Amino acid sequence: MPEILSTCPYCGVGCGVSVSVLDDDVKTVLATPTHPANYGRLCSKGSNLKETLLSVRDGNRLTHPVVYGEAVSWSEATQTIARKIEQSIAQYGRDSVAFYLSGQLLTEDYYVANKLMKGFIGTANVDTNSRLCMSSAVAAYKRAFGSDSVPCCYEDLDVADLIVLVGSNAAWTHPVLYQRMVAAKANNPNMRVVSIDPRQTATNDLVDLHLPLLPSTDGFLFQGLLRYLIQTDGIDQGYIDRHTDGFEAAANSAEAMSLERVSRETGLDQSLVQTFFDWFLATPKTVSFYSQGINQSATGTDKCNAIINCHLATGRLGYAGAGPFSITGQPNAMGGREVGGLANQLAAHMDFSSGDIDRVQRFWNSPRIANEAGLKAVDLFEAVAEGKIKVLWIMATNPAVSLPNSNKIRAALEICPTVIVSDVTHTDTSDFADIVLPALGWGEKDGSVTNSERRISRQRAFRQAPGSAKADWWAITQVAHQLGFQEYFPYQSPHAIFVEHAALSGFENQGSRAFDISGLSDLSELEYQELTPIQWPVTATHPQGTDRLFEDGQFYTASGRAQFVSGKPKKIQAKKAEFILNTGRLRDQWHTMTRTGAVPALTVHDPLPFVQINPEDALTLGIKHHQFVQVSNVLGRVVMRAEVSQSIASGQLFSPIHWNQQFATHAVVCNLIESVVDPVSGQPESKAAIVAIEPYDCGQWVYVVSRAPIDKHAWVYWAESVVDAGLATLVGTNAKVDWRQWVLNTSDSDLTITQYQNPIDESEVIAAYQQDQLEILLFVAVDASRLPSLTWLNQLYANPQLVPWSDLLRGEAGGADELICSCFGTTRKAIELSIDGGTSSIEELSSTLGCGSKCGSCKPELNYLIANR
Ligand SMILES: Nc1nc2c(c(=O)[nH]1)N[C@H]1C(S)=C(S)[C@@H](COP(=O)(O)OP(=O)(O)OC[C@H]3O[C@@H](n4cnc5c(=O)[nH]c(N)nc54)[C@H](O)[C@@H]3O)O[C@H]1N2
Ligand SMILES: Nc1nc2c(c(=O)[nH]1)N[C@H]1C(S)=C(S)[C@@H](COP(=O)(O)OP(=O)(O)OC[C@H]3O[C@@H](n4cnc5c(=O)[nH]c(N)nc54)[C@H](O)[C@@H]3O)O[C@H]1N2
Ligand code: SF4
Ligand SMILES: [Mo]
Repeated sequence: MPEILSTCPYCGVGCGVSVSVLDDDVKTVLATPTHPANYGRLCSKGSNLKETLLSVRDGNRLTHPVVYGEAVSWSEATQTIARKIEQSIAQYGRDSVAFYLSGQLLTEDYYVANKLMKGFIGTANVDTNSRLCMSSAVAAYKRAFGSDSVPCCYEDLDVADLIVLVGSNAAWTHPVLYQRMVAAKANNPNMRVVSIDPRQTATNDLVDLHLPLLPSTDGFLFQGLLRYLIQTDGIDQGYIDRHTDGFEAAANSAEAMSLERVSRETGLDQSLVQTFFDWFLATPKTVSFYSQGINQSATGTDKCNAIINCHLATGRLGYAGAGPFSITGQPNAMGGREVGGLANQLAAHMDFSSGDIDRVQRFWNSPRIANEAGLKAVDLFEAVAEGKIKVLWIMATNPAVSLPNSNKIRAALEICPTVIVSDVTHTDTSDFADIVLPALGWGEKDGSVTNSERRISRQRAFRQAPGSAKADWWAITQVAHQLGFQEYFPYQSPHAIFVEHAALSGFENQGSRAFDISGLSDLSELEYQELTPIQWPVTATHPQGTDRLFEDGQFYTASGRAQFVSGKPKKIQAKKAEFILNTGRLRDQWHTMTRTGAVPALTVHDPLPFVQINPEDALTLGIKHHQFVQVSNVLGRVVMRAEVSQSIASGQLFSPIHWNQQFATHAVVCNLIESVVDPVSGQPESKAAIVAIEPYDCGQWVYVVSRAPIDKHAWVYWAESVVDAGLATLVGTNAKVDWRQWVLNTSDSDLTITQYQNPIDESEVIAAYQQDQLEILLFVAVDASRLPSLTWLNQLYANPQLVPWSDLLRGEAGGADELICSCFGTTRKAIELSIDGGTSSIEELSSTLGCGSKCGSCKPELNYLIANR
């Protein structure tokens, strides 16, 4: 069977996958044993890639260009776009046109979009969702190293003696790297792992020390660490003298950050802080692995630099097992940084200095070029809201859900005269589009991506696209042609684009820019097709790529030295009765759920939008576990189910970011996020919204499992998830509904109804059969906390004849079982039963139930269940 090697489309780990295809039919999608990012491992999302391909929700896939509601040909769509751009430029100037791109584009798509905008349309109003993701990390690397260059590689995690996870829930968000750390720790008994995160997360399973600091106080902690290193003689004065500038100033600004002060500001016990500082002090092979808990902050860039400062002061970078390692989120966040996808970069690590502008323009031979930075994401949408942007082309991102203050973003999209959306499926954002372009999805598109360790891998096509869906690079190229730029955009394939991008990276470089892949600029079409994963820089002197940077202590600043940079740490203040809402990711969902939300195995782990609240706060506010609550502030409101949990501290809340209007009402968490950004990077503060929380009641809560979608308009609340048999919709209503009649009304055919009632809690089950087949199943509850779990309903729907219906009457289904392992469908109850029977290790659970033996994403939860039974 032909096997195609590709790269997982989800996170920045960039795992290699091998796809077997027979007669255009995908048979298997498995981990590639030889890919250096994953060596044969995948997480739950990667393991379900085949299922994601097969199941596109409700025929939601976009298949034809649509202009003002009418399906049209590509030439008509691209002509319309070109005319809109021309008219807008003529009437309002070049800055009235903008692109909003994404780290989920391939490098080739990204390169062409950036080139068209900056070099030909002539404005730098092109930004990307990476602004929300790692722009603080980029800004900090540039301040410290003079270049956006990640010094480390994954091997550093294998050989480090101390890994400090800062604002990272790697067990769920970079699971294969997390598994790599687990393996490294098993091999190295001296290795220690620290997690710095206000929440307890699944990642804690691996850690030796958890620092549950107050939200956003990391700056105090790392300044305190610098001071401690200085005071305990833990710095490397030789390295500082030879390779850095600005140490004195950094030392001075850290001077006030005594252990007591750090403890006071962060809310951490002094002994915990002391232990962390001592471990850091004692361990030359330290990697700081940081992610959104650091970046997504109004002081994110300073925090990144505070971490980097500690590495510079100890000379801990540029050798195996050490370095400040910012981990990227999206599959091609790095590719975007390389092509200049951010509004304040030009291309190939060049900025808006006159030398760079001139160089890029000569390379592109373009009639004009943007000569200053454009608007960053939040400002860009502000300009849309103010009516300054007349044509906005959004590609591969869902800003109506993911940008702060979504209500405002939606209003802005509403008033923008021409919104173009390129996507694979229908989304909240495409609802606002005047022109919708159907893009190729994973498995159909072809090109390259760069992962967190600067490794370029190929994504390869292995299946036909539906309808007339086309690659993004192709669509952009067609618009460029319609604008009269044929000769500058002659691309017939991703290969042609890649080699041009590679050539630009080497153009007049001579070692002045870290991003140099000139060694790949002569690839033939065939060599490009066969390109194996390689880490940049790839040059004449490093033709096989480069695993680690800065080994020689030379940096890309004017002085060639790295820079210490310090800012003033700031705290988030909430008044009494207010909460700080933290937001982030779940194990099995990807962002706005356009793909992972379509696969039952991935939805069952967490089927409903929820908010975690500490038991004490819940008690004070009269909120019960699994009741619904409303979280609100002046910007908006969100309705979610309460998860009462010790893993969140009092005064804080945590909510996943994934749900949106395609899946639930009132579920867009970014409705609550203020548009506050870091002044250096422009990255929004997405991890700390000030909100209120209160119980939210409906007269009745009803879980409906059905084969087809139900009409959702009548309900004050609904949330829909895919299950094996069809869909499960939870509705909330204050109306008096005759549910038996409602069920009968949903179908034209004759249904036989079986009904069970529980007089004590007024819950009710209605099962509607067509002949012997269960068609619709309803569970009605007055108290939402009595609703059964989706896992349980799913089992009931699949095997109604096996169900002890009497359990329902006794209310035993309430809050019942939950899915733990999505590979084997193993539930918590089955695992607990096995533990009660004497099972005491993951290995034993794996050998009897399967759970934990495939992708391993559930291992932290298995350990938790074993430890707490
Ligand atoms: N399953 C899954 N994996 C993903 C994604 C996904 O959607 N789903 N998305 C990918 C993308 S694009 C990204 S950017 C990455 C993000 O990967 P991560 O950054 O690991 O994920 P998050 O859940 O956003 O946030 C990480 C942690 O930051 C903590 N945090 C919040 N505030 C603070 C603080 O003030 N200080 C500290 N130290 N920590 C804080 C949160 O409690 C949370 O546990 O994940 C990638 N991987
Ligand atoms: N409150 C809060 N907000 C956040 C975050 C947070 O932690 N908290 N995290 C932020 C971060 S780090 C990120 S990365 C963003 C993510 O937010 P988004 O980028 O908005 O989320 P996605 O759902 O990944 O959107 C990608 C879209 O691209 C489509 N797509 C996939 N492949 C292709 C393709 O090849 N071409 C085209 N044209 N379309 C394609 C998908 O169907 C989907 O609609 O959210 C940010 N927002
Ligand atoms: S860790 Fe999971 S989501 Fe990330 S690239 Fe690997 S398989 Fe894909
Ligand atoms: Mo991200």
